Amino acid sequence: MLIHTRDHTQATPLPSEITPPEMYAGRRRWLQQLALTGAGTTLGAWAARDALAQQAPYPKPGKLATLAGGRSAVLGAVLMEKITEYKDAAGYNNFYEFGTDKADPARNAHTLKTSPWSVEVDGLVKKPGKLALEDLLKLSPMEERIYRLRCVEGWSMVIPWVGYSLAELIRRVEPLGSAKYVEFHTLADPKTMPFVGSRVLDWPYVEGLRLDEAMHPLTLLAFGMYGEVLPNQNGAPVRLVVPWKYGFKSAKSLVRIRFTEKEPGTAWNKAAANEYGFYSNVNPEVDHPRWSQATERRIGEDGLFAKKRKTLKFNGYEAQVASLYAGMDLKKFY
Ligand SMILES: Nc1nc2c(c(=O)[nH]1)N[C@H]1C(S)=C(S)[C@@H](COP(=O)(O)O)O[C@H]1N2
Ligand SMILES: [Mo]
Repeated sequence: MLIHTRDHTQATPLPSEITPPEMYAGRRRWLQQLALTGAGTTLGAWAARDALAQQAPYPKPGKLATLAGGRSAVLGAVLMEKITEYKDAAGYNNFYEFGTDKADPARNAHTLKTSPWSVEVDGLVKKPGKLALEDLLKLSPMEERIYRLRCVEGWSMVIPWVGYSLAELIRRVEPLGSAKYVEFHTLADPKTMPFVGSRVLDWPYVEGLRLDEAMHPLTLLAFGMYGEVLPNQNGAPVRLVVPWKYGFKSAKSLVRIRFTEKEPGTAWNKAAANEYGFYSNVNPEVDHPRWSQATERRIGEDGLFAKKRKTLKFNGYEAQVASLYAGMDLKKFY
């Protein structure tokens, strides 16, 4: 397996210290199983990347926290926080294609077929095309990024994701000058996703970012978490993680990335425009019309009766991203 989480920081416990060993063993078995089935090609690519990582002049993910300059600062804010237990990150999910209950995705997403998989890149780019997952995996060195994920419903987690900045992909496909936004389409396959077709949302689940947000180094194209490939319920085989925005912007199981001139219509905005704006930056000062956004509950740590923790502006990434919104009224562009 490519990514090892060995000694990635002194301040954060290793996932192996906070996840029961049986679970690690179980997942390893699961990976072996995957290797024997269709997804073997994917894991092969990961193994190849591992071999590369041994010699390459870039740091292995485990060393990320010791990187000089911006990156360690970017991650620094989260390093002192406890990483959410794997069982919570993989067992308490929002993935409406598999049901609306938090336990539904873990229960139902085994039907998702993640191999073969490809992502179509189209719209306003010089180099459109279909990228096979194997090629996406090799596009750029993988890194481990410990990010907070703050759901609009008021809960949060701290997850060690594995991937690389979406900017790496965007640079390679060369957006035209007219491209101002990026639209993300996720898989909508009624055969394997039992709730596609339900009327909760307009399928496929579509999300969008302004091009400069999509190019921001924090915006992650994620293929794994906790040093393993993504579980289906977390958006396998490839998803977005935009840590300063509410969780619903982090679209799972991506199949298409389209560059546009106009602001994309997004699934949640179409469902309830007054509740879910296009920007959806985490902001304790702007309440959801039906509840406050000033506090949150950390899954696995804060019990139902614990004092809620304060939500941070831009989910704690203000120093990195506030400049993207200079001069904008964030109450208006919520
Ligand atoms: N395709 C798709 N992506 C999705 C969702 C979804 O329902 N469908 N839910 C979103 C929401 S509301 C959240 S909070 C995050 C949850 O990610 P996690 O389950 O990995 O924590 O995924 C987001 N991505
Ligand atoms: Mo969410």
